[in-house]
Amino acid sequence: MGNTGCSPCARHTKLILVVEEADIIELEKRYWALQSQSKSGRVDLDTLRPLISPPLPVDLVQGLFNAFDENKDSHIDLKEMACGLSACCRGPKAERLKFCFKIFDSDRDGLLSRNEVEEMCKSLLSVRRESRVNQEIDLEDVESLDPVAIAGDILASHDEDKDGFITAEEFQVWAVKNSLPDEFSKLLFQVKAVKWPISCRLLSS
Ligand SMILES: [Ca+2]
Ligand SMILES: [Ca+2]
Ligand SMILES: [Ca+2]
Repeated sequence: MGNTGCSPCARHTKLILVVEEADIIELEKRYWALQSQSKSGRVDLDTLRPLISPPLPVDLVQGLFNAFDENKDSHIDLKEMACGLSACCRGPKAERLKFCFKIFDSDRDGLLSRNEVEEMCKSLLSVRRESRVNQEIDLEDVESLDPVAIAGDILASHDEDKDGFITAEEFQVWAVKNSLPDEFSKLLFQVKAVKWPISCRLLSS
């Protein structure tokens, strides 16, 4: 599908990843430290889990790992780590949404099925419920939202070709107009801000 990989991310999206040399050194240092703690000697799911959850809900850990693991070999190499961190945290909204899409595409076929959309809505609502404490979101408003109904709406209005699946592009159209993914996006930023204080910048070319 049209999912852009990490390696050609700059070319595909006409973005240039600008990372200070000090940041690269710091990222590498943290990466190798992380790897040295791993029982398997690789940055795998078990290595990453304590690093990202909390703040990330446990049921999204595998999805986030998948989003990083671009070549699907069940470990995150240094390049995947660097690309993932910049995409999920510092990229323009479109890049971050592309990254979110991968988190919710559980079977990694490049499409969101109805079931995946429903699971996504459940996760987004639970993140919103958790984060509403500091915000002016009425709990009752959140409680009254039904993930299955929201998923139905998403498919009804954004599945352009009516094949029952949401593509990354269709997801983005929905997500830019909807506030539901916002807290999730902020949460991803926290994951990075807390654990990986790396200041990558993504600039348009
Ligand atoms: Ca990998
Ligand atoms: Ca899928
Ligand atoms: Ca479709």
